[in-house]
Amino acid sequence: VSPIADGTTPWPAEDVERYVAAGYWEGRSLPSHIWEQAERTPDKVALVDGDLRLTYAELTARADSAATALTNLGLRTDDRIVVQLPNGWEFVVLALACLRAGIVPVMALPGHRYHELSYLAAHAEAAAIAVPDVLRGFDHQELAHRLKDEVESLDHVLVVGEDLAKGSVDLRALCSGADAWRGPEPDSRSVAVFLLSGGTTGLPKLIARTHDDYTYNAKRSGAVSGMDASTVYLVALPAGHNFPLACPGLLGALLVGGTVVMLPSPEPVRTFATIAAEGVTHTAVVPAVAQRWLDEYSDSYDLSSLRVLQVGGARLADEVARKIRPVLGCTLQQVFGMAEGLLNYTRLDDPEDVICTTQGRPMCPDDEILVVDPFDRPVPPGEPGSLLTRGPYTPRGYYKAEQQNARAFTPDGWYRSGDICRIVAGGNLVVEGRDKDMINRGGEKISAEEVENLTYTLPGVQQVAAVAMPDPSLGERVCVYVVPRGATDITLDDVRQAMADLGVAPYKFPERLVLIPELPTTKVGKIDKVALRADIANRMAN
Ligand code: J2J
Repeated sequence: VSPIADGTTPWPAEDVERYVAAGYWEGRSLPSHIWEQAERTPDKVALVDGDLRLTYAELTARADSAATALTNLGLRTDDRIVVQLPNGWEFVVLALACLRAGIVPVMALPGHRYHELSYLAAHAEAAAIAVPDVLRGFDHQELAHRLKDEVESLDHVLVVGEDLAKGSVDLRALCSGADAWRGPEPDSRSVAVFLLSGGTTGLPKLIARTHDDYTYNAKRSGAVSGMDASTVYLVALPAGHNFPLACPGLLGALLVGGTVVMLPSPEPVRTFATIAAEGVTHTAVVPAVAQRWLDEYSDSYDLSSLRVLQVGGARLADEVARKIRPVLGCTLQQVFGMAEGLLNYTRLDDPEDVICTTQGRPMCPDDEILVVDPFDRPVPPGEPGSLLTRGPYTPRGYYKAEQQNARAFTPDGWYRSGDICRIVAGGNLVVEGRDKDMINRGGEKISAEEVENLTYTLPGVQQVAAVAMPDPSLGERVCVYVVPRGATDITLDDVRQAMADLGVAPYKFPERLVLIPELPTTKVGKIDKVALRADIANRMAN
Protein backbone atom coordinates (compact mmCIF):
# COMPACT_ATOMS: atom_id res chain seq x y z
CA VAL A 1 0.00 0.00 0.00
CA SER A 2 1.27 3.46 -0.93
CA PRO A 3 2.37 5.74 1.91
CA ILE A 4 -0.02 8.50 0.76
CA ALA A 5 -3.03 6.35 -0.10
CA ASP A 6 -4.31 6.43 3.48
CA GLY A 7 -4.65 10.22 3.28
CA THR A 8 -6.94 10.04 0.26
CA THR A 9 -10.62 9.12 -0.06
CA PRO A 10 -11.11 6.45 -2.72
CA TRP A 11 -14.12 6.38 -5.03
CA PRO A 12 -16.60 3.66 -3.97
CA ALA A 13 -16.04 0.31 -5.70
CA GLU A 14 -19.32 0.40 -7.64
CA ASP A 15 -18.45 3.82 -9.10
CA VAL A 16 -14.97 2.65 -10.01
CA GLU A 17 -16.52 -0.26 -11.85
CA ARG A 18 -18.76 2.09 -13.82
CA TYR A 19 -15.91 4.45 -14.68
CA VAL A 20 -13.74 1.59 -15.87
CA ALA A 21 -16.58 -0.02 -17.85
CA ALA A 22 -17.38 3.30 -19.55
CA GLY A 23 -13.74 3.64 -20.58
CA TYR A 24 -13.06 6.82 -18.58
CA TRP A 25 -10.46 5.09 -16.47
CA GLU A 26 -8.07 3.32 -18.81
CA GLY A 27 -5.96 1.56 -16.21
CA ARG A 28 -2.69 3.10 -17.37
CA SER A 29 -0.39 5.75 -16.03
CA LEU A 30 -0.70 9.24 -17.51
CA PRO A 31 2.85 9.34 -18.94
CA SER A 32 2.43 5.97 -20.67
CA HIS A 33 0.05 7.70 -23.10
CA ILE A 34 2.52 10.48 -23.81
CA TRP A 35 5.46 8.09 -24.26
CA GLU A 36 3.32 6.08 -26.67
CA GLN A 37 2.68 9.27 -28.58
CA ALA A 38 6.42 9.87 -28.66
CA GLU A 39 6.90 6.44 -30.24
CA ARG A 40 4.47 7.37 -32.97
CA THR A 41 5.82 10.86 -33.74
CA PRO A 42 9.35 11.08 -32.33
CA ASP A 43 10.38 13.95 -34.59
CA LYS A 44 7.37 16.15 -34.10
CA VAL A 45 8.00 19.29 -32.05
CA ALA A 46 6.45 18.76 -28.62
CA LEU A 47 7.65 21.78 -26.68
CA VAL A 48 8.74 25.32 -27.53
CA ASP A 49 10.31 27.72 -25.04
CA GLY A 50 11.90 30.75 -26.69
CA ASP A 51 14.59 29.43 -29.02
CA LEU A 52 14.46 25.96 -27.57
CA ARG A 53 12.43 23.40 -29.48
CA LEU A 54 12.19 19.83 -28.22
CA THR A 55 10.80 16.98 -30.27
CA TYR A 56 8.73 14.26 -28.65
CA ALA A 57 11.79 12.02 -28.64
CA GLU A 58 13.90 14.71 -26.99
CA LEU A 59 11.27 15.70 -24.46
CA THR A 60 10.60 12.16 -23.29
CA ALA A 61 14.33 11.39 -23.25
CA ARG A 62 14.96 14.39 -21.01
CA ALA A 63 12.08 13.41 -18.75
CA ASP A 64 13.36 9.83 -18.53
CA SER A 65 16.79 11.06 -17.64
CA ALA A 66 15.37 13.45 -15.04
CA ALA A 67 13.32 10.59 -13.57
CA THR A 68 16.51 8.58 -13.19
CA ALA A 69 18.37 11.54 -11.71
CA LEU A 70 15.61 12.11 -9.15
CA THR A 71 15.81 8.46 -8.23
CA ASN A 72 19.57 8.78 -7.87
CA LEU A 73 19.00 11.65 -5.44
CA GLY A 74 17.06 9.17 -3.35
CA LEU A 75 13.50 10.07 -4.34
CA ARG A 76 11.10 7.16 -4.59
CA THR A 77 7.62 6.39 -5.88
CA ASP A 78 5.03 8.45 -3.95
CA ASP A 79 7.59 10.93 -2.63
CA ARG A 80 6.43 14.50 -3.07
CA ILE A 81 8.15 17.52 -4.69
CA VAL A 82 6.81 21.02 -4.18
CA VAL A 83 7.04 22.59 -7.64
CA GLN A 84 7.13 26.37 -7.94
CA LEU A 85 8.66 27.03 -11.33
CA PRO A 86 8.01 29.72 -13.91
CA ASN A 87 6.56 28.71 -17.28
CA GLY A 88 9.55 27.20 -19.04
CA TRP A 89 10.68 23.91 -20.50
CA GLU A 90 12.07 22.83 -17.12
CA PHE A 91 8.57 22.80 -15.66
CA VAL A 92 7.35 20.42 -18.35
CA VAL A 93 10.36 18.10 -18.14
CA LEU A 94 10.21 17.95 -14.35
CA ALA A 95 6.45 17.35 -14.32
CA LEU A 96 6.78 14.52 -16.86
CA ALA A 97 9.73 13.05 -14.99
CA CYS A 98 7.70 13.00 -11.79
CA LEU A 99 4.73 11.38 -13.51
CA ARG A 100 6.99 8.82 -15.10
CA ALA A 101 8.63 7.87 -11.81
CA GLY A 102 5.47 8.07 -9.73
CA ILE A 103 6.92 10.99 -7.77
CA VAL A 104 4.10 13.39 -6.95
CA PRO A 105 4.48 17.08 -7.78
CA VAL A 106 2.70 19.49 -5.44
CA MET A 107 1.70 22.33 -7.75
CA ALA A 108 2.41 25.57 -5.89
CA LEU A 109 1.58 28.94 -7.45
CA PRO A 110 4.19 31.57 -8.40
CA GLY A 111 2.90 34.03 -5.80
CA HIS A 112 3.34 31.66 -2.89
CA ARG A 113 5.86 32.62 -0.25
CA TYR A 114 7.08 31.32 3.10
CA HIS A 115 3.63 31.17 4.67
CA GLU A 116 2.15 28.98 1.93
CA LEU A 117 5.21 26.93 0.93
CA SER A 118 6.17 25.96 4.47
CA TYR A 119 2.67 24.69 5.06
CA LEU A 120 2.52 22.83 1.74
CA ALA A 121 5.91 21.22 2.19
CA ALA A 122 5.06 20.12 5.71
CA HIS A 123 1.53 18.94 4.98
CA ALA A 124 2.60 17.00 1.90
CA GLU A 125 5.75 15.83 3.73
CA ALA A 126 7.67 16.80 0.62
CA ALA A 127 11.18 15.49 0.11
CA ALA A 128 12.18 18.22 -2.34
CA ILE A 129 11.26 21.65 -3.61
CA ALA A 130 11.87 23.02 -7.12
CA VAL A 131 12.20 26.79 -7.55
CA PRO A 132 13.83 29.44 -9.77
CA ASP A 133 16.86 31.23 -8.30
CA VAL A 134 15.52 34.77 -8.42
CA LEU A 135 12.30 35.74 -10.12
CA ARG A 136 10.80 39.22 -10.36
CA GLY A 137 13.15 40.40 -7.65
CA PHE A 138 12.33 37.62 -5.19
CA ASP A 139 15.01 35.18 -4.04
CA HIS A 140 13.18 31.84 -4.22
CA GLN A 141 16.36 29.89 -3.76
CA GLU A 142 17.09 31.51 -0.42
CA LEU A 143 13.55 30.82 0.76
CA ALA A 144 13.81 27.21 -0.38
CA HIS A 145 16.94 26.70 1.73
CA ARG A 146 15.22 28.23 4.73
CA LEU A 147 12.36 25.77 4.20
CA LYS A 148 14.81 22.90 3.94
CA ASP A 149 16.23 23.88 7.32
CA GLU A 150 12.80 24.10 8.89
CA VAL A 151 10.69 21.37 7.33
CA GLU A 152 11.81 17.97 8.49
CA SER A 153 10.95 15.97 5.37
CA LEU A 154 12.65 18.40 2.99
CA ASP A 155 16.03 17.11 1.80
CA HIS A 156 16.61 18.66 -1.63
CA VAL A 157 16.46 22.11 -3.16
CA LEU A 158 16.26 21.96 -6.96
CA VAL A 159 16.97 25.26 -8.67
CA VAL A 160 16.53 26.61 -12.19
CA GLY A 161 18.94 29.47 -12.78
CA GLU A 162 22.46 30.70 -13.24
CA ASP A 163 23.30 31.53 -9.70
CA LEU A 164 23.25 28.30 -7.72
CA ALA A 165 23.84 28.41 -3.98
CA LYS A 166 25.80 25.77 -2.10
CA GLY A 167 23.64 22.71 -1.60
CA SER A 168 21.28 23.47 -4.51
CA VAL A 169 20.77 20.87 -7.22
CA ASP A 170 21.05 22.27 -10.75
CA LEU A 171 17.62 21.44 -12.14
CA ARG A 172 18.55 22.37 -15.71
CA ALA A 173 21.41 19.90 -15.67
CA LEU A 174 19.16 17.31 -14.07
CA CYS A 175 16.65 17.83 -16.89
CA SER A 176 19.20 17.67 -19.73
CA GLY A 177 20.75 14.24 -19.33
CA ALA A 178 20.43 11.17 -21.52
CA ASP A 179 20.01 8.34 -19.03
CA ALA A 180 17.30 5.80 -19.68
CA TRP A 181 14.51 5.27 -17.19
CA ARG A 182 14.17 1.71 -15.94
CA GLY A 183 11.68 2.01 -13.11
CA PRO A 184 8.23 0.47 -12.98
CA GLU A 185 5.15 2.22 -14.36
CA PRO A 186 3.10 3.91 -11.61
CA ASP A 187 -0.20 2.30 -10.69
CA SER A 188 -3.05 3.97 -12.56
CA ARG A 189 -5.03 4.38 -9.34
CA SER A 190 -2.15 6.05 -7.52
CA VAL A 191 -1.77 9.80 -7.04
CA ALA A 192 -0.32 11.58 -10.09
CA VAL A 193 -0.36 15.18 -8.86
CA PHE A 194 -1.39 17.26 -5.89
CA LEU A 195 -3.33 20.37 -6.88
CA LEU A 196 -4.23 23.18 -4.51
CA SER A 197 -7.78 24.02 -3.58
CA GLY A 198 -9.12 27.45 -4.42
CA GLY A 199 -8.98 28.70 -0.84
CA THR A 200 -11.93 28.74 1.51
CA THR A 201 -10.23 27.69 4.73
CA GLY A 202 -7.38 29.09 6.77
CA LEU A 203 -4.86 27.01 4.88
CA PRO A 204 -4.99 25.56 1.36
CA LYS A 205 -6.09 21.96 0.92
CA LEU A 206 -4.38 19.42 -1.28
CA ILE A 207 -6.33 17.62 -3.97
CA ALA A 208 -4.92 14.23 -4.89
CA ARG A 209 -5.56 13.52 -8.57
CA THR A 210 -4.90 9.98 -9.78
CA HIS A 211 -3.34 8.87 -13.07
CA ASP A 212 -6.68 7.42 -14.20
CA ASP A 213 -8.80 10.43 -13.35
CA TYR A 214 -6.33 13.10 -14.45
CA THR A 215 -5.66 11.40 -17.78
CA TYR A 216 -9.39 11.40 -18.41
CA ASN A 217 -9.58 15.02 -17.25
CA ALA A 218 -7.05 16.11 -19.88
CA LYS A 219 -8.12 13.76 -22.69
CA ARG A 220 -11.83 14.48 -22.51
CA SER A 221 -11.08 18.21 -22.22
CA GLY A 222 -8.98 17.95 -25.35
CA ALA A 223 -11.85 16.37 -27.25
CA VAL A 224 -14.28 19.03 -26.06
CA SER A 225 -11.99 21.87 -27.09
CA GLY A 226 -11.18 20.41 -30.48
CA MET A 227 -7.56 19.45 -29.91
CA ASP A 228 -5.74 17.17 -32.31
CA ALA A 229 -2.22 16.65 -33.62
CA SER A 230 -2.37 20.03 -35.37
CA THR A 231 -2.95 21.82 -32.05
CA VAL A 232 -0.42 24.37 -30.88
CA TYR A 233 -1.29 25.12 -27.25
CA LEU A 234 0.06 28.23 -25.57
CA VAL A 235 0.69 28.16 -21.81
CA ALA A 236 0.32 31.75 -20.60
CA LEU A 237 -1.23 31.26 -17.15
CA PRO A 238 0.95 29.70 -14.42
CA ALA A 239 1.55 26.15 -15.68
CA GLY A 240 0.96 24.51 -12.31
CA HIS A 241 -2.65 25.61 -12.24
CA ASN A 242 -5.18 22.96 -13.26
CA PHE A 243 -6.53 25.03 -16.18
CA PRO A 244 -3.33 25.39 -18.29
CA LEU A 245 -2.01 22.07 -16.99
CA ALA A 246 -4.82 19.68 -17.84
CA CYS A 247 -8.03 21.37 -19.03
CA PRO A 248 -6.92 20.36 -21.64
CA GLY A 249 -3.79 22.42 -21.13
CA LEU A 250 -0.29 21.27 -21.84
CA LEU A 251 -0.99 17.67 -20.87
CA GLY A 252 -4.03 17.54 -23.15
CA ALA A 253 -1.93 18.83 -26.05
CA LEU A 254 0.83 16.27 -25.44
CA LEU A 255 -1.72 13.45 -25.17
CA VAL A 256 -2.89 14.10 -28.75
CA GLY A 257 0.52 14.75 -30.26
CA GLY A 258 0.21 18.53 -30.42
CA THR A 259 2.80 21.19 -29.67
CA VAL A 260 3.10 23.15 -26.41
CA VAL A 261 4.47 26.70 -26.32
CA MET A 262 5.55 28.21 -23.00
CA LEU A 263 5.41 31.93 -22.21
CA PRO A 264 6.29 33.45 -18.84
CA SER A 265 3.12 35.57 -18.75
CA PRO A 266 0.09 36.57 -20.82
CA GLU A 267 1.47 40.08 -21.43
CA PRO A 268 -0.37 41.09 -24.66
CA VAL A 269 2.40 42.33 -26.98
CA ARG A 270 4.70 39.36 -26.54
CA THR A 271 1.78 36.93 -26.47
CA PHE A 272 0.33 38.24 -29.74
CA ALA A 273 3.74 38.01 -31.40
CA THR A 274 4.16 34.45 -30.14
CA ILE A 275 0.71 33.41 -31.35
CA ALA A 276 1.66 34.64 -34.83
CA ALA A 277 5.19 33.21 -34.83
CA GLU A 278 4.25 29.75 -33.55
CA GLY A 279 0.82 29.43 -35.14
CA VAL A 280 -0.88 29.00 -31.77
CA THR A 281 -4.35 27.43 -32.13
CA HIS A 282 -5.49 27.18 -28.49
CA THR A 283 -4.85 29.00 -25.25
CA ALA A 284 -6.44 29.59 -21.85
CA VAL A 285 -6.80 32.81 -19.88
CA VAL A 286 -8.76 34.34 -17.00
CA PRO A 287 -11.34 37.06 -17.73
CA ALA A 288 -9.02 39.89 -16.64
CA VAL A 289 -6.47 38.78 -19.23
CA ALA A 290 -9.11 38.39 -21.95
CA GLN A 291 -10.19 41.96 -21.24
CA ARG A 292 -6.62 43.18 -21.50
CA TRP A 293 -6.12 41.37 -24.81
CA LEU A 294 -9.30 42.96 -26.17
CA ASP A 295 -8.04 46.38 -25.09
CA GLU A 296 -4.58 45.94 -26.57
CA TYR A 297 -5.46 44.20 -29.81
CA SER A 298 -5.05 46.01 -33.11
CA ASP A 299 -4.94 44.97 -36.77
CA SER A 300 -1.16 45.05 -36.71
CA TYR A 301 -1.21 41.65 -34.98
CA ASP A 302 -1.92 38.43 -36.82
CA LEU A 303 -3.99 36.14 -34.65
CA SER A 304 -5.44 34.21 -37.58
CA SER A 305 -4.06 30.87 -36.33
CA LEU A 306 -5.97 31.12 -33.04
CA ARG A 307 -9.02 28.88 -33.13
CA VAL A 308 -10.08 28.65 -29.50
CA LEU A 309 -9.69 31.08 -26.63
CA GLN A 310 -10.68 29.41 -23.39
CA VAL A 311 -11.74 31.77 -20.62
CA GLY A 312 -12.37 30.61 -17.06
CA GLY A 313 -11.37 30.87 -13.43
CA ALA A 314 -13.79 33.69 -12.69
CA ARG A 315 -17.06 34.89 -14.15
CA LEU A 316 -16.71 36.35 -17.64
CA ALA A 317 -19.14 39.22 -18.15
CA ASP A 318 -21.53 38.58 -21.03
CA GLU A 319 -20.62 41.93 -22.65
CA VAL A 320 -16.94 40.99 -22.71
CA ALA A 321 -17.74 37.51 -24.02
CA ARG A 322 -19.58 39.00 -26.97
CA LYS A 323 -16.49 40.92 -28.12
CA ILE A 324 -14.14 37.92 -28.32
CA ARG A 325 -15.10 36.59 -31.73
CA PRO A 326 -15.58 39.95 -33.47
CA VAL A 327 -12.33 41.41 -32.13
CA LEU A 328 -9.93 38.46 -31.83
CA GLY A 329 -11.49 36.33 -34.56
CA CYS A 330 -11.51 33.06 -32.59
CA THR A 331 -14.11 30.90 -30.90
CA LEU A 332 -14.66 31.60 -27.23
CA GLN A 333 -14.91 28.61 -24.94
CA GLN A 334 -16.12 29.41 -21.47
CA VAL A 335 -14.70 27.10 -18.83
CA PHE A 336 -16.16 26.80 -15.37
CA GLY A 337 -13.69 24.48 -13.74
CA MET A 338 -12.18 23.59 -10.42
CA ALA A 339 -9.06 21.79 -9.28
CA GLU A 340 -11.41 19.53 -7.32
CA GLY A 341 -12.55 18.05 -10.62
CA LEU A 342 -15.78 19.00 -12.40
CA LEU A 343 -15.21 20.82 -15.68
CA ASN A 344 -17.93 22.65 -17.56
CA TYR A 345 -17.31 23.82 -21.09
CA THR A 346 -19.34 25.61 -23.71
CA ARG A 347 -18.98 23.56 -26.87
CA LEU A 348 -17.27 25.03 -29.92
CA ASP A 349 -20.40 24.61 -32.06
CA ASP A 350 -22.86 25.97 -29.49
CA PRO A 351 -25.00 28.91 -30.60
CA GLU A 352 -23.27 32.25 -29.98
CA ASP A 353 -25.79 33.03 -27.27
CA VAL A 354 -24.91 29.93 -25.26
CA ILE A 355 -21.19 30.66 -25.68
CA CYS A 356 -21.56 34.25 -24.50
CA THR A 357 -24.07 33.93 -21.66
CA THR A 358 -23.38 30.58 -19.99
CA GLN A 359 -20.40 28.86 -18.38
CA GLY A 360 -21.06 25.63 -20.25
CA ARG A 361 -22.03 22.14 -19.16
CA PRO A 362 -20.20 19.17 -17.67
CA MET A 363 -17.79 17.48 -20.04
CA CYS A 364 -18.59 13.91 -19.00
CA PRO A 365 -21.94 12.10 -19.35
CA ASP A 366 -21.32 10.65 -15.88
CA ASP A 367 -20.67 13.96 -14.16
CA GLU A 368 -23.50 14.23 -11.65
CA ILE A 369 -24.64 17.70 -10.69
CA LEU A 370 -27.25 18.92 -8.23
CA VAL A 371 -28.38 22.46 -7.54
CA VAL A 372 -29.67 22.66 -3.99
CA ASP A 373 -31.08 25.01 -1.36
CA PRO A 374 -29.42 25.56 2.06
CA PHE A 375 -30.97 22.29 3.27
CA ASP A 376 -29.47 20.31 0.39
CA ARG A 377 -32.88 19.95 -1.27
CA PRO A 378 -32.88 20.29 -5.06
CA VAL A 379 -34.25 23.66 -6.18
CA PRO A 380 -36.89 23.88 -8.94
CA PRO A 381 -35.38 23.73 -12.44
CA GLY A 382 -33.92 27.06 -13.54
CA GLU A 383 -33.68 28.43 -10.00
CA PRO A 384 -30.30 29.37 -8.49
CA GLY A 385 -28.80 27.19 -5.80
CA SER A 386 -25.57 25.65 -4.53
CA LEU A 387 -23.79 23.35 -6.92
CA LEU A 388 -22.96 19.83 -5.74
CA THR A 389 -21.09 17.36 -7.92
CA ARG A 390 -19.68 13.85 -8.18
CA GLY A 391 -18.01 12.12 -11.05
CA PRO A 392 -15.14 10.13 -12.53
CA TYR A 393 -12.57 12.89 -12.15
CA THR A 394 -13.87 14.56 -8.97
CA PRO A 395 -12.19 13.03 -5.91
CA ARG A 396 -14.34 12.34 -2.87
CA GLY A 397 -12.19 14.17 -0.33
CA TYR A 398 -9.16 16.39 0.23
CA TYR A 399 -5.84 14.91 1.25
CA LYS A 400 -5.59 14.36 5.02
CA ALA A 401 -8.29 16.87 5.88
CA GLU A 402 -10.99 15.08 7.85
CA GLN A 403 -12.53 18.21 9.30
CA GLN A 404 -12.68 20.11 6.02
CA ASN A 405 -13.97 17.01 4.25
CA ALA A 406 -16.91 16.82 6.62
CA ARG A 407 -17.87 20.32 5.48
CA ALA A 408 -16.89 20.27 1.82
CA PHE A 409 -18.32 16.84 0.97
CA THR A 410 -21.72 15.33 1.75
CA PRO A 411 -21.79 11.90 3.40
CA ASP A 412 -22.54 10.34 0.03
CA GLY A 413 -19.54 11.91 -1.62
CA TRP A 414 -20.90 15.03 -3.33
CA TYR A 415 -18.41 17.88 -3.49
CA ARG A 416 -19.88 21.21 -2.38
CA SER A 417 -18.35 23.56 -4.94
CA GLY A 418 -19.58 26.63 -3.07
CA ASP A 419 -20.79 28.17 -6.32
CA ILE A 420 -24.33 29.43 -6.80
CA CYS A 421 -25.51 28.30 -10.21
CA ARG A 422 -28.59 28.07 -12.34
CA ILE A 423 -29.19 25.38 -14.94
CA VAL A 424 -30.56 26.93 -18.12
CA ALA A 425 -31.63 25.56 -21.51
CA GLY A 426 -29.51 22.73 -22.84
CA GLY A 427 -28.24 21.88 -19.38
CA ASN A 428 -25.82 24.80 -19.38
CA LEU A 429 -24.79 26.39 -16.11
CA VAL A 430 -24.78 30.06 -15.32
CA VAL A 431 -22.62 31.03 -12.35
CA GLU A 432 -24.56 33.58 -10.30
CA GLY A 433 -22.35 33.93 -7.26
CA ARG A 434 -21.10 31.80 -4.40
CA ASP A 435 -21.84 30.74 -0.90
CA LYS A 436 -18.24 30.03 0.05
CA ASP A 437 -16.18 32.62 1.85
CA MET A 438 -13.62 33.20 -0.88
CA ILE A 439 -12.44 36.25 -2.78
CA ASN A 440 -11.73 35.72 -6.49
CA ARG A 441 -9.10 38.26 -7.47
CA GLY A 442 -8.85 37.93 -11.23
CA GLY A 443 -8.93 34.14 -10.94
CA GLU A 444 -6.64 34.02 -7.90
CA LYS A 445 -8.59 32.52 -5.05
CA ILE A 446 -8.16 34.05 -1.61
CA SER A 447 -9.70 32.63 1.54
CA ALA A 448 -11.44 35.34 3.57
CA GLU A 449 -10.84 33.27 6.70
CA GLU A 450 -7.12 33.18 6.02
CA VAL A 451 -6.90 36.96 5.54
CA GLU A 452 -8.88 37.42 8.75
CA ASN A 453 -6.61 35.07 10.72
CA LEU A 454 -3.57 36.95 9.45
CA THR A 455 -5.08 40.34 10.29
CA TYR A 456 -5.84 39.14 13.83
CA THR A 457 -2.10 38.85 14.43
CA LEU A 458 -2.05 42.66 14.80
CA PRO A 459 -2.53 43.51 18.48
CA GLY A 460 -4.67 46.56 17.69
CA VAL A 461 -7.30 44.52 15.88
CA GLN A 462 -10.34 43.59 17.89
CA GLN A 463 -12.45 42.25 15.06
CA VAL A 464 -11.99 41.83 11.33
CA ALA A 465 -13.96 40.69 8.30
CA ALA A 466 -12.49 40.26 4.82
CA VAL A 467 -14.82 40.73 1.87
CA ALA A 468 -14.63 41.08 -1.88
CA MET A 469 -14.86 44.60 -3.24
CA PRO A 470 -15.83 44.99 -6.87
CA ASP A 471 -13.08 45.94 -9.31
CA PRO A 472 -13.41 46.79 -12.99
CA SER A 473 -10.28 44.93 -14.13
CA LEU A 474 -9.84 42.06 -11.67
CA GLY A 475 -13.49 41.51 -10.83
CA GLU A 476 -12.78 41.50 -7.10
CA ARG A 477 -10.14 42.67 -4.67
CA VAL A 478 -9.68 42.11 -0.95
CA CYS A 479 -11.13 44.64 1.47
CA VAL A 480 -10.88 44.30 5.26
CA TYR A 481 -13.29 45.79 7.74
CA VAL A 482 -11.51 46.30 11.04
CA VAL A 483 -12.89 47.09 14.50
CA PRO A 484 -9.88 48.56 16.30
CA ARG A 485 -9.11 47.82 19.91
CA GLY A 486 -9.70 51.00 21.93
CA ALA A 487 -8.20 54.08 20.35
CA THR A 488 -5.60 52.28 18.23
CA ASP A 489 -5.20 53.50 14.73
CA ILE A 490 -4.88 50.64 12.23
CA THR A 491 -3.99 51.42 8.64
CA LEU A 492 -4.00 49.39 5.46
CA ASP A 493 -0.21 49.59 5.46
CA ASP A 494 -0.07 48.07 8.95
CA VAL A 495 -2.05 45.07 7.80
CA ARG A 496 -0.06 44.65 4.60
CA GLN A 497 3.21 44.98 6.48
CA ALA A 498 2.13 42.35 9.02
CA MET A 499 1.31 39.97 6.19
CA ALA A 500 4.61 40.70 4.45
CA ASP A 501 6.45 40.01 7.73
CA LEU A 502 4.71 36.65 7.98
CA GLY A 503 5.80 35.81 4.42
CA VAL A 504 2.32 35.69 2.93
CA ALA A 505 1.76 35.63 -0.84
CA PRO A 506 1.37 39.29 -1.89
CA TYR A 507 -1.76 38.66 -3.97
CA LYS A 508 -3.62 38.04 -0.70
CA PHE A 509 -2.79 41.45 0.78
CA PRO A 510 -5.89 43.59 1.33
CA GLU A 511 -6.15 46.58 -0.96
CA ARG A 512 -8.53 48.58 1.14
CA LEU A 513 -9.23 48.90 4.85
CA VAL A 514 -12.37 50.30 6.43
CA LEU A 515 -12.37 51.14 10.12
CA ILE A 516 -15.73 50.51 11.67
CA PRO A 517 -16.98 50.72 15.29
CA GLU A 518 -18.69 47.33 15.10
CA LEU A 519 -19.38 44.68 12.49
CA PRO A 520 -22.95 44.10 11.35
CA THR A 521 -24.35 40.70 12.32
CA THR A 522 -27.10 38.47 11.02
CA LYS A 523 -30.08 37.29 13.05
CA VAL A 524 -28.11 34.26 14.22
CA GLY A 525 -25.21 36.44 15.30
CA LYS A 526 -22.77 35.72 12.47
CA ILE A 527 -20.87 38.55 10.78
CA ASP A 528 -23.11 39.81 8.01
CA LYS A 529 -20.84 39.70 4.96
CA VAL A 530 -23.69 40.39 2.59
CA ALA A 531 -24.16 43.73 4.33
CA LEU A 532 -20.42 44.43 4.22
CA ARG A 533 -20.18 43.65 0.51
CA ALA A 534 -23.10 45.98 -0.11
CA ASP A 535 -21.44 48.60 2.07
CA ILE A 536 -18.13 48.54 0.21
CA ALA A 537 -19.85 48.60 -3.18
CA ASN A 538 -21.80 51.58 -1.95
CA ARG A 539 -18.72 53.39 -0.65
CA MET A 540 -16.99 52.86 -3.97
CA ALA A 541 -19.92 54.16 -5.96
CA ASN A 542 -19.91 57.40 -3.95
C1 J2J B 1 -17.24 31.75 -12.52
N1 J2J B 1 -16.49 31.21 -11.55
C2 J2J B 1 -15.53 30.35 -11.93
C3 J2J B 1 -16.16 30.61 -14.27
C4 J2J B 1 -13.91 28.91 -12.07
C5 J2J B 1 -10.51 25.61 -15.60
C6 J2J B 1 -11.01 26.85 -15.32
C7 J2J B 1 -10.97 27.35 -14.03
C8 J2J B 1 -10.42 26.61 -13.01
C9 J2J B 1 -10.38 27.19 -11.64
C10 J2J B 1 -9.94 25.36 -13.27
C11 J2J B 1 -15.32 30.00 -13.28
N2 J2J B 1 -17.09 31.47 -13.83
N3 J2J B 1 -16.02 30.35 -15.57
O1 J2J B 1 -9.41 24.57 -12.32
O2 J2J B 1 -9.49 23.68 -14.83
C12 J2J B 1 -14.48 29.72 -9.76
C13 J2J B 1 -15.53 28.91 -9.03
C14 J2J B 1 -14.84 27.58 -8.82
C15 J2J B 1 -13.42 28.04 -8.53
C16 J2J B 1 -12.37 26.97 -8.76
C17 J2J B 1 -9.98 24.87 -14.58
N4 J2J B 1 -14.32 29.11 -13.32
N5 J2J B 1 -14.63 29.65 -11.22
O3 J2J B 1 -10.65 28.37 -11.46
O4 J2J B 1 -9.69 25.49 -8.41
O5 J2J B 1 -15.80 29.55 -7.82
O6 J2J B 1 -10.08 26.35 -10.63
O7 J2J B 1 -15.40 26.83 -7.76
O8 J2J B 1 -8.69 27.73 -9.06
O9 J2J B 1 -13.23 29.14 -9.42
O10 J2J B 1 -11.10 27.55 -8.64
P1 J2J B 1 -9.80 26.75 -9.13
